[in-house]
Amino acid sequence: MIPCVKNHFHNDLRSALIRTESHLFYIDECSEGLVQCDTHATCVNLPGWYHCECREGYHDNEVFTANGESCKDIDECRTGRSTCANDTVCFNLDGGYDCRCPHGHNCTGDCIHDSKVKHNGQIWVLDNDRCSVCSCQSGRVMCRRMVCDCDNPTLDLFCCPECDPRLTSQCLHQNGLLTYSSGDTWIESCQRCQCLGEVDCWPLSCPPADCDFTLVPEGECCPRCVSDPCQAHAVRNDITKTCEDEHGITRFSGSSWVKHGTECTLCQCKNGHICCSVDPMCL
Ligand SMILES: [Ca+2]
Repeated sequence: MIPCVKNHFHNDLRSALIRTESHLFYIDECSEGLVQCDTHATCVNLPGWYHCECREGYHDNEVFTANGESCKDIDECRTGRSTCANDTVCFNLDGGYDCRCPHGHNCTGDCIHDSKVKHNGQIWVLDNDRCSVCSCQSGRVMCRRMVCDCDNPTLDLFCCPECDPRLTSQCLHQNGLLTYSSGDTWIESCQRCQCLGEVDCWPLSCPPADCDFTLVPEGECCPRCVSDPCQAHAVRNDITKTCEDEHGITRFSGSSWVKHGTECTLCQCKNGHICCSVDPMCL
């Protein structure tokens, strides 16, 4: 039970956010079982919303659906993403592919990776990411993040900062009150932060808002569609939707002017709608 609940927001994605006296608590819709993702997608929890992300082997062709039903199988054979070596034939499967040996051939099970031949059973580290380990298994390349066994003395601490025993691997939260261990992640000011010897933050991604007028509600990170143009923080300006001001002058969407006969009333054209407000700093 969370104490001191003041407000409770619920948005159209059934995502929720609870604000208390001093902290924001985000409900994890994924683990709370509020979300049913398509079988081809996995649930990803983010503050104020969630989305269903396509599983490996599936893609959504940039058609976004909240429950992931747009995730379709990738044809690795046709798109050239397969790793089958020359002696095998690529065979597309739902969510993956297979490298099959044609009848009468003696296939090696070797793989092609980055235009190089990798032998069946070979294990290697990626050139551009030393923390990923790949292997060739019967024509198929499998890559995964290095497993961090902190008891392994030859462990690469760059890839496994959570195993670094030095005190410098501790981070201080932006508010100066909390400490984090290496590898910990948290959300601050609409950014996802991670402790990797130092605090590293990057912006959260938001679901697309497919509408002309959007605003970011207080306490949330992502824009939402609004019907009232004058409430909108952002407008997808359409140059064909002009406004006519008090003098009958045509104004393009996105342009602003001081209302005739006033000193401090600023008007703006938002896709054919005129929104005026008094600038309190001007009075
Ligand atoms: Ca496939």
